[in-house]
Amino acid sequence: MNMWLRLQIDFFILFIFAQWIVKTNGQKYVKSTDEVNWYQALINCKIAGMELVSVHSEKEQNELEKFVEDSNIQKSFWLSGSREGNDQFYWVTTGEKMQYSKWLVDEPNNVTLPENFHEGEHCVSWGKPSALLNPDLPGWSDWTCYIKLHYVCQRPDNCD
Ligand SMILES: [Ca+2]
Repeated sequence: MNMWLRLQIDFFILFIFAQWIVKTNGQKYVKSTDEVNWYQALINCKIAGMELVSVHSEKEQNELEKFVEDSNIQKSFWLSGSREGNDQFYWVTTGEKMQYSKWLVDEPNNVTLPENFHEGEHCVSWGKPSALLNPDLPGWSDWTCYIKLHYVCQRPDNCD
């Protein structure tokens, strides 16, 4: 890609995020309008001066659940959790080992499929389970990092 085009794209992304920040003035959490893979979600939050969301306690989980409800988010979105080589999950935005978690039933299951090139599921998403499994409780799943999902950024000064 040539430099000029790259610059134009960067300015466009910055413009979108500037609009986004102005609109969401002062809130702890901001939901994306676009769907991107997990790596791009990390980058997009950084560009916006924020962090891809992490959850360190039940209190934070409840705050996030309220935000999801208030924002009427119906689809899955990315959290900043990642499975590392020792099969432990970390929050990549803080470097902390995941202590608190709210996995859905049968998650994390690190499924290997042709769709994820048999590489498994190393990134953490938030989702509402299917109505059959558990109609009320939203929770987390590991998922292939390349799937495009919405994402939620949080203000870094609110990271505990
Ligand atoms: Ca999974």
